[in-house]
Amino acid sequence: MTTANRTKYVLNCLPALAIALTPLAPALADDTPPPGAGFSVSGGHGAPIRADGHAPIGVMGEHMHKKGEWMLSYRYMHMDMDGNRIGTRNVSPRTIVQTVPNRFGMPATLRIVPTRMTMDMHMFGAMYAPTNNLTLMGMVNYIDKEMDHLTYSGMPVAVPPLIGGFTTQSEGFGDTRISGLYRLYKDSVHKAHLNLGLSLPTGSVTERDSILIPGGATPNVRLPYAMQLGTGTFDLLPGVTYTGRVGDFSWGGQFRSEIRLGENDEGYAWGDLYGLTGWLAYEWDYWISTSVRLDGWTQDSISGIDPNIATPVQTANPDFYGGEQLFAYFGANMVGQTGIIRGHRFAFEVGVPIYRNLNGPQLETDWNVIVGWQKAF
Ligand SMILES: [Cu+2]
Repeated sequence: MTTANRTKYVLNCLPALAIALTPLAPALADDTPPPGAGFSVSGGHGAPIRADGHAPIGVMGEHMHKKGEWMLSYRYMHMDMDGNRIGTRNVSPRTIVQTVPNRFGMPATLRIVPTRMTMDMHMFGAMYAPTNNLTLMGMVNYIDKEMDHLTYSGMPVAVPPLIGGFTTQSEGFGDTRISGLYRLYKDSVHKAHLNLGLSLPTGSVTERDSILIPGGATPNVRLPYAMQLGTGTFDLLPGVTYTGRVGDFSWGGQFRSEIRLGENDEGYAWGDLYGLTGWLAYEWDYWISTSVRLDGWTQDSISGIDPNIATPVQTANPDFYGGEQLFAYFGANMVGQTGIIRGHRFAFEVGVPIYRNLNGPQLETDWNVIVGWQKAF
């Protein structure tokens, strides 16, 4: 599939998912128990299963399970980045090649500019609760990245002419995450737990592809950091999660972080990341809730450098990574109540930027979408 087709496919999927679930509504209407009849995430025999028993699908590790319970999940995420910015300001490819220094020497300014990037990620997760106070979680990812570029002539002139464009691609398994969620507090309204995770460096940091260089040749080189599939480091993933619910309203917040444990084999480490999210959801009926969520994060630039990455492009410069971003998400959770779809959860979330302050020039994220399925056993 081309990138354009894939984007269309994602957009087409959303209404299709809504339509596919619409027949559930009348079927459930006859069967809807009185309000307050149940608050169980997994449900008993015919007890209602609450759609808002889980947080919006883009939040990870936000719920725990009862002792002995399993859950399997699949999430698909698409992220679309178009155009560049330095700090909070948009910047054109022409401005980048004429003004941003090339840290690798000649020519004096950059000559290759990324214009668009898409990332598609398939996330497969499993959860298991050995006790009521501990839930274990594991997740593997399969990632597909594509980046479009423009290449300008390497001539040492103030206004280098455009000589062409090219697209690079990388695909494969990303890093693997394992974590433990430990209960801190629980009453009839409020719940809180610790998230203690570790990211294992299973994703490649040595992906290669052909590029068009300013001299006109098309060598096969190691791709810049943004196109690699993993961090190459063991990362600690500490966090804390709070959720609450009264009547048809539920809400929550989560702090998350990614702390790199040393440098990877190629000589660098991604910047540490600290994120905070908060959401509010309303349950229209047991089977459906909708949510609004804010998600902000800050990440340092890359420290160290991979000596095999040295083209006159912004993505080859470790300083042009990280920044601060705030996104708004709109989503829905749906859960089947009867028959073969009972207990199957379907959810989606769409994110749009509110604030982006990037260590740039850097590609800016314009929107993303996450679609997911979950089932507890
Ligand atoms: Cu779960």
